[in-house]
Amino acid sequence: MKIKSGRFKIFILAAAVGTGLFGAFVNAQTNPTNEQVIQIVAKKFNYAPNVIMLKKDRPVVLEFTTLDVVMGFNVPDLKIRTDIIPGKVSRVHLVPDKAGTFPFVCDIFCGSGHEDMSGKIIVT
Ligand SMILES: [Cu+2]
Repeated sequence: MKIKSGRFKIFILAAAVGTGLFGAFVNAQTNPTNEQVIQIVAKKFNYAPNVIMLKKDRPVVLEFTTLDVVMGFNVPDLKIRTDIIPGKVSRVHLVPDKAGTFPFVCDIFCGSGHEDMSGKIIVT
C-alpha cells in the first residue's frame, strides 16, 4: 500500500509510537524488571527443584517457601544467601553475569538430614 498523504503518515507513526509506549507502560506496571520467576520449595531435607537453570544476563527472582522448618539458601560463589521461614516467601533477585555451575547449600541446621540439603544453579 502506497501512502500519499503526509498527514496520514504522521498519524500512522504517532499511533505506532503511542501503542509501543502504552505497551511498555503496561509491561512496566505488571513486571517492572521483566524478571523470570522461579519458585523453590524447601522441605526436610531437600529443595525442589534442586537444579536451577538460569540464563546469563536475564534478571530472575528466586521465591522460596518451606513446608516445615527454617532453612537457609546459600550460594557462596554468587554471594547469595537468604533464610527460608515457614509462612513467608523469601525472595532473592539476581542477574547472573557469568556462566557456570554454582553449588548451593542449606546453612541453617534443620535436622538430621541437614548435610544432604544441597543443589546447584546452572547458568548458560
Ligand atoms: Cu539445613
